[in-house]
Amino acid sequence: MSDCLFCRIVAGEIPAKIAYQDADVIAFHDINPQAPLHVLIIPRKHIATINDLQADDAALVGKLFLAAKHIATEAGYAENGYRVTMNCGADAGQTVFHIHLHLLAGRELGWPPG
Ligand code: DGP
Repeated sequence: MSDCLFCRIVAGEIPAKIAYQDADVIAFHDINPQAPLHVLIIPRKHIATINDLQADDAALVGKLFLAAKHIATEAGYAENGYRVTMNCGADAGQTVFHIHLHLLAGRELGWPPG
């Protein structure tokens, strides 16, 4: 999907500060960080929103969470805690339509979010 920003990051066409990658998943630092650690974790495969997930994607979604745990642990945030969230659709604030987990850590995070 050449018109998808995150597919272009996957393809290396747009630079990003990579935090983690494997055959299925790539994670990179958010361009507009909302916490000392703010990483976006995405599948290399294009999936626009949670609404587009299929049963076959279940393992892939699990890998996104395992990558989040890995990055947070490596960065030293496992003990104090971190937040992992995925926005779905306009009302939730999704602006890039390629699913991504936000991993936020390094400060006390308020709840509920805005
Ligand atoms: P969301 O609003 O949930 O769709 O999150 C999209 C995030 O993507 C937002 O926090 C900002 C980030 N973002 C947008 N464009 C870029 C970019 O070109 N590079 C990086 N690293 N992050 C981006």
